Amino acid sequence: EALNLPPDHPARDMQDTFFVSDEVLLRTHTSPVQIHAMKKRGAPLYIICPGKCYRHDNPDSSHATMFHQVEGLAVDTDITFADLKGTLDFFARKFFGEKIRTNFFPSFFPFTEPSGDVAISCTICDGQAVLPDGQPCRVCKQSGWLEVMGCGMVHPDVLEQGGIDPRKYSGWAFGLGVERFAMMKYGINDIQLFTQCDVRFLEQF
Ligand code: 2NM
Repeated sequence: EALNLPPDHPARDMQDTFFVSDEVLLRTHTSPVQIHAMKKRGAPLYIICPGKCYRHDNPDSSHATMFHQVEGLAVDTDITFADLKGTLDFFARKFFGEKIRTNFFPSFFPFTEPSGDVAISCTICDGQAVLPDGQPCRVCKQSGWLEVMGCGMVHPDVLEQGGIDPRKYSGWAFGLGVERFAMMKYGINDIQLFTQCDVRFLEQF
């Protein structure tokens, strides 16, 4: 609820949550940790939160019921969307290499306003939508872009819930899936491989 999702919010359905009871559920993202951190440490606050998350999806090559997320949160005086863009663009270059380009476009999350999704230029076709041999790129569905993260400016009500004064402080946050990033970096085509304990897979890393 501190993340701006009241009990009857449709997003609770949308996120395919595992409920243990009416009141207890397995987290679908690591954001609840950030609320605890805001309450405990106050502002200014700069944190990275890695952790297990659970979603009631049908398992296939790109969906797992348990996966890992990394979320980042920066709260301080004068934090802007420009800081968010600069930080995530810098991170994308460090992770995927200097050639990578980023594209920010509007999205929606209940805990951020405004919200954005981040795409990187396709790592397979180099953002060209077609392969060097002229074949259409199937990885980015011929768009030249891959959506890799969500982000936004922390909603004032969420800062308030975290015990931080939204009139004095602003913040940005982002979230990404660790398995998805590893799949793009190492060319892994099945998310299930991470939990199957096949030694032939494991010994490559
Ligand atoms: C995302 C996308 C956008 C997020 C928000 C927060 C908090 F707690 F500060 F409000 N933590 N993480 C966030 C924002 C996560 O993941 C796709």
